[in-house]
Amino acid sequence: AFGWTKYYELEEIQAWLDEVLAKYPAVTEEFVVGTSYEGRTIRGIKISHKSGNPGIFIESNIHAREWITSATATWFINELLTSVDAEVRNLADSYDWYIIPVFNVDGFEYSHRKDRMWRKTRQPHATNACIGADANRNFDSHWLESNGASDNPCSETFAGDQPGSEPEAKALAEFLTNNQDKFDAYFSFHSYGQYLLSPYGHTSTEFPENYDDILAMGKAFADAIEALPYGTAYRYGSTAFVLYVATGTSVDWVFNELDKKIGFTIEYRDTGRYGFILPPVQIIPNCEELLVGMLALIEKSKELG
Ligand code: 0X9
Ligand code: ZN
Ligand code: ZN
Repeated sequence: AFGWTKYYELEEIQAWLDEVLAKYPAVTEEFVVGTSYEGRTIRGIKISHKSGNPGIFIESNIHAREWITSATATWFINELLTSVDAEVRNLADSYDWYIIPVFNVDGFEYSHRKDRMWRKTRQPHATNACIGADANRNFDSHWLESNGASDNPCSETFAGDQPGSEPEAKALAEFLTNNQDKFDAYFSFHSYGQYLLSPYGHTSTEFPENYDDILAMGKAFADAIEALPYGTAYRYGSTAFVLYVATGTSVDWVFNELDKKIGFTIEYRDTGRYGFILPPVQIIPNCEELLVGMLALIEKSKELG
């Protein structure tokens, strides 16, 4: 049976998603974002317990090797559907959740079959032998600016030949544009480093007008996680200020182009001991941290109005 004590391959995750959709037909619905370069379907699940809820969008595993992200996304889906905890039930009931457990489907499959450290998409480049682009540099917001991405197809942060050159990024941008009225907050799941990152990615010297609120949400998230027995410390703040300059990311695109006020990148465990190869025994602790962090962040956002 599916669980959270090991990592699963794409096919197993998709089969589990099918099971969940079949088991909870009244509150779940599949959505299809589009098709990857290699022809795989990019799937998501909508969880809605009542009509009229605000929406929260979660994109996970845009970077192939960050397996903890899809493990955490599936665990979170399961919690929203099965938890009997009052706070979690409230979280499940009060929002429409749109969750893509594995966004970079081709890269994820490749990271299981051939190269555990694969990050990018799998689309070949016309004039270079290197394959793929960083899907999280391929969105049309400050694309390829200020050393936040690379124009070298062999780089791990290759931005692609143009914004939306990667079919996956193009499909997601289209899907989000078409459905922008359905969500207010956007989360992108990554590893590793233990950060909660917010816009902007393209500059470390300018900050969004609601940055004080963003920081308050970040503090709530980090404090809640650190209060768990694991004592895991998260840092929070703008991507360019706290981590590094990154341009053309999905979160910044949603924030800047779709005018959303809440957009976060979560960099999960750890801080480098295991890095991307986070041991399976840490999956559930990581998931528990996300849940308390998410609860606190959303509570804070309500408080701030
Ligand atoms: O570089 C990235 O794309 C992310 N870090 S990772 O080590 N997982 O590759 C951080 C991107 C965060 N930036 C924004 N979304 N603004
Ligand atoms: Zn710009
Ligand atoms: Zn990442």
